[in-house]
Amino acid sequence: MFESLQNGLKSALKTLQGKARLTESNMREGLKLVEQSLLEADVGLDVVRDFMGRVTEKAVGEKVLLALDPTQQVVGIVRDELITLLGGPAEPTIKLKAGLNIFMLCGLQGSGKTTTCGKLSTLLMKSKQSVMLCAADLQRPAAIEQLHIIGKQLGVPVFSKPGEQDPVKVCQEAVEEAKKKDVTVLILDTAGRLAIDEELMAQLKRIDNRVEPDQVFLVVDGMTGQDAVRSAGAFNDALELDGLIMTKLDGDTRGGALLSVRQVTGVPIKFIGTGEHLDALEPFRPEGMAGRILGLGDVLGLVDVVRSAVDEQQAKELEAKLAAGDFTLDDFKKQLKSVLQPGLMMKMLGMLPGMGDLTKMMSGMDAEGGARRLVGIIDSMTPQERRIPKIIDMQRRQRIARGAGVQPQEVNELLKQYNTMAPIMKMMAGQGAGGRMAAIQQLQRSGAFNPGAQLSRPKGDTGKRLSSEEKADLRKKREKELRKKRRGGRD
Ligand SMILES: Nc1nc2c(ncn2[C@@H]2O[C@H](COP(=O)(O)OP(=O)(O)O)[C@@H](O)[C@H]2O)c(=O)[nH]1
Ligand SMILES: [Mg+2]
Repeated sequence: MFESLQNGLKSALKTLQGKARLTESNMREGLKLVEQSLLEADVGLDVVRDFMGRVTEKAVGEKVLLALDPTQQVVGIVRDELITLLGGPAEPTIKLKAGLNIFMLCGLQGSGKTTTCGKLSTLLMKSKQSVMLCAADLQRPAAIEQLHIIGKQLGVPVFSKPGEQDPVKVCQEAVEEAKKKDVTVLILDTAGRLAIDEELMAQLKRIDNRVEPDQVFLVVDGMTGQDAVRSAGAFNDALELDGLIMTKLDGDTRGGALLSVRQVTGVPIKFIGTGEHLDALEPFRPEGMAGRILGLGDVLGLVDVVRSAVDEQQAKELEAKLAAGDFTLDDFKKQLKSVLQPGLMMKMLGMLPGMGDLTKMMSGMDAEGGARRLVGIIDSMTPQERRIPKIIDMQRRQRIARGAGVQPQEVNELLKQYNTMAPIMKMMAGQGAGGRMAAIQQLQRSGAFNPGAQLSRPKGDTGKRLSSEEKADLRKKREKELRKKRRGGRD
């Protein structure tokens, strides 16, 4: 997710790392690169200006320059400001009232409304809600059919009224039906247009006024960048939006829309869509996202994902082992195996602190295959090596690599991942949400999440495992620029 933004910010912050001493001028130089990365990611100009103003004011303050670890402090400032930009440290809660709750999804055509109806149903059913969908997009006959297919797939009832011309009537009847069936959440799938037009807005306003939904969500396509931000503004002027759902943040999305939309419209982001599958919807947590963007990881998000993937019995066993201070490579392997589901691995890796390199290494192959490869590496280890990975020296590494048919470098990457995971897993064991947060903060303070420490790429790595050569070229170019800049800056 947002790979080029991540790389840009990491390189920017890395320039600070190399300095023996932070001065106002070399700090400004590093911050200039932060600004450049944001602009390249298509974050709105005003938003960038504001953001940089706040970061600079804090970062060039005397306290930071005198601090023992000024780079860490600057990373912390950028992180805090990113969190603010994304909506503050709030938890993504949607309050459900007793009885029927009505959600209305609106947005331009193709933004992902119908798909998101299915994704929301999946999430809601996981928390034991009784869900019903309402086909209120009467613009295209195929839209009703599409919703029925999704409903069937998930086992969710879909209300539709063939032949009816007025979406308000369809919604009203759906409400009656939902009440009869003790449904707790009814989701209205409304029509979209290719662009904002008055007729569409009038129709949506009519539904809003007459059906009185409890939550009105706007679904926006994150790939459309600043257009998404503009359309969010227009929709929010017409309807009072309760939240945004930004879709298509998987793939090559640059991230500008996500970083701009909250500040420009004031509407909170509630969920993000990260794939076409009906389970690819995540509650949006600004802190986790800021961590992911900066390569600091999103440990809370990771815990959620693991929880939803691993069965309860297994999770309990794992917690018990962790509480006893054991987390061996065998446990790691078990965990890898339990998350051998399409797409899940990549998602998890993206949430691990400092795991950018491993994610890239795996992005050339299918993620499942990648996880199998890691399992294969662990399989080539002796029981002793799995229990005490510290004993794996160069010789052992080469033997393991030969056994698993991989490069020794991959064994290293695996161990690095394990070494990052193990202390986190140990600290997480048996903690409530609050305790987890405290544990993460402690790890952060201890420098375990220091992105600079994880930045160095192995020498002689040609990057041939990258999915596309362009990525490698881009990185080389950026590094070259950075070197040039550094040479120039060191007078
Ligand atoms: N990659 C990706 N595709 C998505 C996502 N959400 C929706 N889509 C795709 O976007 C297209 C339009 O979605 P649809 O739900 O029909 O949009 P609607 O016109 O707003 O109802 C479909 O091909 C979906 O599979 C997402 O989060 N990621
Ligand atoms: Mg639709």
